[in-house]
Amino acid sequence: MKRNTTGLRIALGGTLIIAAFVANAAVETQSARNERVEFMVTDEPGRWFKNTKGPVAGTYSLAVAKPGVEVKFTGHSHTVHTMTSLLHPTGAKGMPFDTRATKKDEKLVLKTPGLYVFVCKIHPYMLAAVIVDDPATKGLDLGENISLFHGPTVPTSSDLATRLLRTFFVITNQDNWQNFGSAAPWHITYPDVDVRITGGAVVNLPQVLNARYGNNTPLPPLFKPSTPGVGEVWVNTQYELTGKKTKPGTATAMDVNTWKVSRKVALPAINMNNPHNMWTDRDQNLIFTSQWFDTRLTVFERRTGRLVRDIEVGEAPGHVMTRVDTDQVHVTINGTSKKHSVVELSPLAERVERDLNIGRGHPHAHWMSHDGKTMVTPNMFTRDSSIYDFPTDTKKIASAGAIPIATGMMPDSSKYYVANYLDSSLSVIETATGKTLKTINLLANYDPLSGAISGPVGGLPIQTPVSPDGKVVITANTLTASIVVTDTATDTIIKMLPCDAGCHGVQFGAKQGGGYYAYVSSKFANTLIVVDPDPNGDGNASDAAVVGRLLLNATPHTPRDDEIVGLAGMGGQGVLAIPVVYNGWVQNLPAAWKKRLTENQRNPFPHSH
Ligand SMILES: [Cu+2]
Repeated sequence: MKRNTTGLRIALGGTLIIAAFVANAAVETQSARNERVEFMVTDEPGRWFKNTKGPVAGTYSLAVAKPGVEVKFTGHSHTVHTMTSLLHPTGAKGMPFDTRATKKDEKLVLKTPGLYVFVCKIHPYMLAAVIVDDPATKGLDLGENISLFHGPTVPTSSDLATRLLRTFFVITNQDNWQNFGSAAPWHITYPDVDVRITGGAVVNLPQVLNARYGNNTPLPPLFKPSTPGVGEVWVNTQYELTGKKTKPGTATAMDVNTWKVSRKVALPAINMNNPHNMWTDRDQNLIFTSQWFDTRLTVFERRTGRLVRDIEVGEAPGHVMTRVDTDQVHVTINGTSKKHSVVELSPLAERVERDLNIGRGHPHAHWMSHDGKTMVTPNMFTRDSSIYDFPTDTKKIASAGAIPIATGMMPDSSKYYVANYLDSSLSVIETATGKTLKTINLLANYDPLSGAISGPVGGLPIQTPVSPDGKVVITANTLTASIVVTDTATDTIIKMLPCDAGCHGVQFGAKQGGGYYAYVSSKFANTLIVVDPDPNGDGNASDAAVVGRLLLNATPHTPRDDEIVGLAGMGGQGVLAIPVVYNGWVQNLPAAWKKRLTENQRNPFPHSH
């Protein structure tokens, strides 16, 4: 256990302080003249809610104002968003605030002093913070206690409160991201201000955050796995900026035989906007990618990066997967409130065939069963999950937790896992009945007041696939920058591994000679982490380990369709390993791919047929 918690501390650690005195002046100027705060809603990495008055200590998403301030959100994004109270001062008037998914402007008035953090429920890393400060008191008022959306109330002095505050500053300032392309330690800049917290205590914000979480931490070393993988892995480096586009995002391919970045696909011809998640066709020739801040599914050739087509599917398309029996393509329409919220496309995504009624809106990362008969979705706004049965075109609704965001399914479809982002839990659901078998609390070993960690911990979980052999679930956790390994036999957490800032995407690929690698991406770091869930191949994942950490930046020789001009390798979200080796898909691979797999990899879960 001790080793595990060290891993987490390393991942969470960090230093800083650059623009501190500048920040102080900026904060005071803002609060002096500010009766109104305007956040532009944008598609710009880290600056999704962009204060029109400019940055404070590098963050574009913070404002300081007096009680009675009007806060306006003005729509400039290519898709819909919500403005929802993630945190508010406990008991504050008119809180919690929430809106529908919209491209239009929204506004509200904040009366009670304290810290307000707003989030988009569709893209839950879009953050804006307003500190409403009573000028009569010393220090900027964070309030006595804060309440989380659908969550607990904690003192502003608590570890949970300051950890969330720290996460806000990491996310909303691009310079606070982990740049593994540089030898410099990881600096986190905070505004150098005094804040008033629980019990009226006035403390210096950077001093508290640095004392609790460190700063100026050396980044862990990059290294290659000693055993190659099979094929290649694609990562949506969703924030990477290129020269011929106004919108961010590339798809990055890595050859897992050499562990070198082998291609960057930016698609300037269509101004590809925030490519989020990918899948491929049966022959592994095409890459389908969703544009999460837009309305399109894009198809390009895997080997050349050449654009094949760009199809309108709906607002904020989330994830894409194929059905193994038909090779049809399914895309969740994350932005829609309509019950017909999954689009079914013909094989190769040539055209939209129908909209499936899953009984709920706002699904995000769905999963398809090994036999093509079942699809499960996490429905972000309704704390539940739909189980869609293709043979009958009917659905069941299973309950889940707050902001369910991703799913992973057993290779025989017997049960599936839902990552509940805001609850920091996994719901284990029986697929046939929709019954909750267990709820795994990822924060059970964490004390939100003191911050003490007594075992594996995962906060704000995202992707959570089950390994192709059905042995483990690997969950990426964005708040704690940790990877949690769950044993599917007992549905208990058996291990925690360190991840990087904004830990997000996970997919399994084949390891050469047998076994699997889990490839893990991080939004606010330019790395791909390689996890071996069972290095000694004894069927027991207690020795699961990080066996590689690789840079996602292009080299001067990397084939590409546009020049990288900023945020190199950043924004890791969707991951796709080629060939797809999950049960059901692996059996359909072309012979040339099958030849490169072991007998067990070609038949990963023998009891399922
Ligand atoms: Cu959004």
